[in-house]
Amino acid sequence: MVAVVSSSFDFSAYLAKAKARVESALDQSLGPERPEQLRESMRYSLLAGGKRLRPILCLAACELAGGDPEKAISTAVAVEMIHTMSLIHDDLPAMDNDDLRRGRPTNHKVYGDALAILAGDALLTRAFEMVSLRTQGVPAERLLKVVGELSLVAGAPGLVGGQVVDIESEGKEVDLETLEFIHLHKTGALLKACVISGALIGGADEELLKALRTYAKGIGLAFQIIDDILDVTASSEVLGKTAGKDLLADKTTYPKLLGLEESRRRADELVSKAKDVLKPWEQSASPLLALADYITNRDR
Ligand code: GRG
Repeated sequence: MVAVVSSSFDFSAYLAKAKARVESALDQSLGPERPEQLRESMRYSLLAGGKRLRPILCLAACELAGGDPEKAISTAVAVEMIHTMSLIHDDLPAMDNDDLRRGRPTNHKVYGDALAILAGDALLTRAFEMVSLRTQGVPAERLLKVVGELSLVAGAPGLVGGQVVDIESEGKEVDLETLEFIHLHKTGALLKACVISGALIGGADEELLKALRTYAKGIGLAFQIIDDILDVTASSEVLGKTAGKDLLADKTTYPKLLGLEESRRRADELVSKAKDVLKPWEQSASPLLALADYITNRDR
């Protein structure tokens, strides 16, 4: 990892280095899966690119807590596995029914629905193996907390619950409160779990964990607001997924409820408040502060 000195922090270099480390760990994470078709299907989606924001948040939070980010690398892989499985399942005909993801045909378009579902299942369970059996040099009690954190986020209290409300809300009038519920569960919960898991591995105390929960909630919601904005303003080529999908599926989004300008203002405000809570750790929080800005400045 790049040395963290707030005034001279080179975020592009940090991001490139962290992303390369994550890509290499992801590449090595799958091994003995059999049969070959299952392994291929899992690798197809896991190694399809993507911003790798979630594993990078995990590594950065570990570092902020004073830990060696290498000790969080298996957990960083695990959160990307959970994210990837959620994308595979989200793209299925029974859900969002999409045929483009990360710039290539969706998993079920290549391998069929059954294998796509099973590859997703295998990635989800593999994620827990990564944390519990493939992490070295981290006290078991910290890992148990990480497993707990990830179990909650992957289940009904997190992604699954958010996805159900999202599906049920299609074509209906949705108020801001319900929209926020969907976003906080479908998207925000995993971003938060990435930050908290990394911090737990790094040995964060309660004060830092509390601040990081607030930080992550803010960036999580901002991330999805920007996702909604990009769905309207960016092209499929740039996004690597079908643009304009929300309108097509008659989904309520922030731009639909508040307009583009107010949506952007809210995202900026959320990020600014998220950064504020890390002020006491400013000297060593450069990566997390820069990642918060990256969320609102991104173009894909
Ligand atoms: C986890 C058990 C379990 C089930 C999943 C399908 C489902 C239940 C939930 C859907 C979750 C989902 C797809 C939320 C959208 C999150 C989102 C904004 C994804 C895009 O993230 P980026 O932009 O994508 O970080 P890349 O490709 O860069 O990784």
